[in-house]
Amino acid sequence: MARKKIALIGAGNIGGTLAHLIGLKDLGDVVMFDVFPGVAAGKALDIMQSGPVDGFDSEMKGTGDYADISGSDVVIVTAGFPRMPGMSRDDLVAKNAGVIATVAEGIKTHCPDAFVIVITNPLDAMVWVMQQKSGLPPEKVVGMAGVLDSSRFRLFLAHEFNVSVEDVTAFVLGGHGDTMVPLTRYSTVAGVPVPDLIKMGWSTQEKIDAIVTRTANGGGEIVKLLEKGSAFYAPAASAIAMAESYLKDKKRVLPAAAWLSGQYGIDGMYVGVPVVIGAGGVERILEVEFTPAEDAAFKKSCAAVQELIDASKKLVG
Ligand code: TXD
Repeated sequence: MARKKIALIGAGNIGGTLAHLIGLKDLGDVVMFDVFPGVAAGKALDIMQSGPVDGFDSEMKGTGDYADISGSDVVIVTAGFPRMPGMSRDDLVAKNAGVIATVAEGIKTHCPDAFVIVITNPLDAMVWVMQQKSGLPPEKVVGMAGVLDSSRFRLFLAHEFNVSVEDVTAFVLGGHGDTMVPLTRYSTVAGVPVPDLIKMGWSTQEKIDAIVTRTANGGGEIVKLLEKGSAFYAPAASAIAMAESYLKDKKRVLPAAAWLSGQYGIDGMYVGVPVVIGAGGVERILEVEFTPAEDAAFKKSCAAVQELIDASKKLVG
């Protein structure tokens, strides 16, 4: 059986890390596209040269020509501009909506059967632009944010409870960033919900609230430390979990920005919800019942996403 082909649009910090992980996990061959094809080619060659040491045979190639992504099984998109000091969220939308519209055209022309994972910020609006402009079926276009947000939440909870990260599950919903909605009653240690753990004296509501806030601001915390650029190791690992579930038809249940068509009372927009990812792409959406407080938080989050989608609509139609 031929190896799978994975296209990475954007060969920056996340793009390079994605390529490295694809090699280490033996997921397939990689084509990295960037407006700086030399950077893409340099990273591809460097990573491929680690193959003999780490024991992987992935072919890696850098390119500035969309024709090279043809026949890709998965496309992961990180192309775009970061938010610079003084730039508003709308300024970022203006720059990145145009980039994503161009990338969508390339995907539509060269690999319309691919599963597309968008990472570029502002995430929920950019994945919407990708689906609208590529015309790919909504179940084949998703956004990565929830796996990252829930991974951060799991780490902080594991530290608080002094248990392995492996035994902590987390449930997050809503848009990426400060309006994210973590559902603590569905977050567990080995199946025991967080509110029960509080009752057992393992933590306090105040400490859990602080962890929720830290999670929602998780990206900003890293931007502040790095001073230039944003997080890339955990975002890359998160997107790889989604790609792997698709390529191996694992049917993992992962939070992702998915197209809602009536679920949770939302129609025609992308927002973070738990989904099943398998060979069909987003095969199912988990729809849980909310408490009134959760419902209010989710609606607020969706309203924030809708604002960014409206701003994108004005720019790229
Ligand atoms: O949870 C999440 N979704 C996120 C999102 C978590 C962390 C970072 N998140 C966002 O991912 C971040 O705000 C950025 O919008 C993307 C990519 O982050 P990365 O750290 O990889 O950014 P870089 O290093 O600046 O890389 C972007 C690359 C860079 O090499 C540019 O030359 C390239 O994108 N670029 C393009 N490639 C192809 N086509 C076009 N038009 C283009 N424009 C820029």
